Amino acid sequence: MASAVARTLDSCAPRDPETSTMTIPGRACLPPLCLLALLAAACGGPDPEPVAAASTAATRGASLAASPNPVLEGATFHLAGCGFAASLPVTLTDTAPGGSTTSFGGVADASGCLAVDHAAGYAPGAHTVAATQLLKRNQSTLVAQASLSVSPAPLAATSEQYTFRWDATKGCVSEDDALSWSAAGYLAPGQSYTFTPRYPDCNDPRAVMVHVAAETGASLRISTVVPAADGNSNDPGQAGMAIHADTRSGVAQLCMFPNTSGIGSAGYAITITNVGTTTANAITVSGKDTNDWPYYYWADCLAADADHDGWSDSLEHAMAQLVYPTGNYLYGATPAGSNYLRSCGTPQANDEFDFWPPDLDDDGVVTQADVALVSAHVGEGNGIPWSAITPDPNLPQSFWSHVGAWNRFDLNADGVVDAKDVAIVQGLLGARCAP
Ligand SMILES: [Ca+2]
Ligand SMILES: [Ca+2]
Ligand SMILES: [Ca+2]
Ligand SMILES: [Ca+2]
Repeated sequence: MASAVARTLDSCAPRDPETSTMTIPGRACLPPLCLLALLAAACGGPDPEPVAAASTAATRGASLAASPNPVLEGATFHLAGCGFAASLPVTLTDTAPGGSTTSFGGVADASGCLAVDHAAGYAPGAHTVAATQLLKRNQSTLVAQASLSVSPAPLAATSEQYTFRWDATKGCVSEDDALSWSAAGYLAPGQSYTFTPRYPDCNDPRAVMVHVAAETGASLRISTVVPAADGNSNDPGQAGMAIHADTRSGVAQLCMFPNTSGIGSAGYAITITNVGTTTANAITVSGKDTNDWPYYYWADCLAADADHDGWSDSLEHAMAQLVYPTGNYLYGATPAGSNYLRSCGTPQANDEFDFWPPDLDDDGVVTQADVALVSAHVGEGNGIPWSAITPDPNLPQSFWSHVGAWNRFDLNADGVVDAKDVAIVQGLLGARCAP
């Protein structure tokens, strides 16, 4: 027994002469406790309880606790403790219930104490915050850990940031200004959240984009009322239209292209509603409001289809501009292309301004006549996909070198009218538009 005790004492010898502590992976103890633990093990006793509870010491007797605890999603919590290696950085790693991690950091003061404020993420449930420091031989050593319970918070704005390029005092968002905003949280069935920008749009064509992501099974609806007609469609009736987008596989996009030129300013509000029967957790919303280049094939609107006609807002909005030989209808061009807010009909029979892109002869149904109209333009185009178009007149992909009537027939926006576009119309033979 004496030799066993000697071996135990030897194996428990301090490995850090400065601190007289040692580390056992996953748990830690001070030498006297370590001795008792190993004695118990040597005597066939049960494994000792870890000395380090979730909110107390690992090595160096460090402590760490979070407050408030529980904390609401997105809210700031305070982490504090003492017993750290003095004046050294501390890496804090927050592990969420799903296993994802977020790292942040602080520095222990001269007394070995740490105080850090941090915003809780949007993963409700039991979290663990581990504190590590680079100690002997620069090895990352678990020094303390704290438990943190994150409670779900109802959907609410988390940021609203404006960039005013020229004049921040004018009280509205105009040329070269931008808004980006975000929201996060949960919505119970029937609950909704409405974001209203602090400043309206003014004196400019704008692109307003909203992207919502949630759990796969969530049923969310983004809805709004269009504040002003766009600059492409010669359709004043767009103003005041109520539009919406529903989540599919947990994602929804809604876009608008209000043009406030000549009407002063226009405000809007974006509402997100849980239209399902179960609570939707971990909702994240990102929105922006930026200069609209109406011929841009907006990447943020490829999944947006405000008129539910099966054609993305990106395509319908850009098409309406790309077919104009010069400028747009405001400058005397005949409207052509499409309308991102109308799904059926046309202002004039058998023109090339069609609310539903595959119905080229405006009879409300896709027939061989529509196939023939696209086929007649096969071979036209420049091969530059719409996604590459820029306003720079010095570049080959400039808007000015891209406009042309053929864009009306480029139904997949790849810069050329070919068999793929014909096949798109053929694939819809017999389909009717739905107002
Ligand atoms: Ca559409
Ligand atoms: Ca349409
Ligand atoms: Ca037709
Ligand atoms: Ca094409």
